[in-house]
Amino acid sequence: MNNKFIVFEGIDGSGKTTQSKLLSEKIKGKYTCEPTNGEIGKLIRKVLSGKKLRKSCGLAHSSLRSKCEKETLALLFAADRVEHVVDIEQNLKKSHIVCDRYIYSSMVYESIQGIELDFIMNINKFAKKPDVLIFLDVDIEESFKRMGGRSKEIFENKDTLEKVKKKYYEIIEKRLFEPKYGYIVVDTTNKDIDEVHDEIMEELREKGIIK
Ligand code: ATM
Repeated sequence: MNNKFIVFEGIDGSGKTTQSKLLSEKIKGKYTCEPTNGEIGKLIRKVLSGKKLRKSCGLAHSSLRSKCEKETLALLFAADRVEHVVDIEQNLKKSHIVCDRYIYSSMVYESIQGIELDFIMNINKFAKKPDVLIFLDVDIEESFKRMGGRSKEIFENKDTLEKVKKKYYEIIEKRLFEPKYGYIVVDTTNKDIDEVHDEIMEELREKGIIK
């Protein structure tokens, strides 16, 4: 099969969503994201936004520090991914897939909360290896400006962004869950949308992932 499974990752404000949508349009692929828009994905978004289901399932923004609950969230992400992988496999028969966040987000965000990487990898055993991971880097100050200083989710403050960025580089350096064509790192700092898009296209062509 010639269709490719392309994953975008990066810290908030790195332009992942913009670039993954742009790329999927360009290569006539299908854009998808995690958390997904399915029922489990929606539940995860509620938890992350802090609105939470305090009464119904006891998960609260501040309580993510609690061991059991952060693991519950990790399991929800893994469950959402089980459903997502089924869809990805199906859709790959028809077109390229461009995915905005994937298992690497679990590896990064969950491990910085203190969950062991082994546990994360174990609950994600069914995750399909992508063809390539595109990591969008950005200077932390710029990322914060791009987000307009907003802090809608639990992971969005400068210290956390630094930790997140470091973890992504660790994954790339240690070649964890290495995609078939490896990793592409693009620094988006001081670059506009088109410049970043062109750079991504060039790298994908160079690796022979797209024509
Ligand atoms: P978005 O902000 O891209 O919608 O992602 C939601 C958050 O979910 C994101 N946090 N921030 N910032 C990263 C986090 N996340 C995980 O913790 N584990 C996962 O497996 C995924 C896919 C996302």
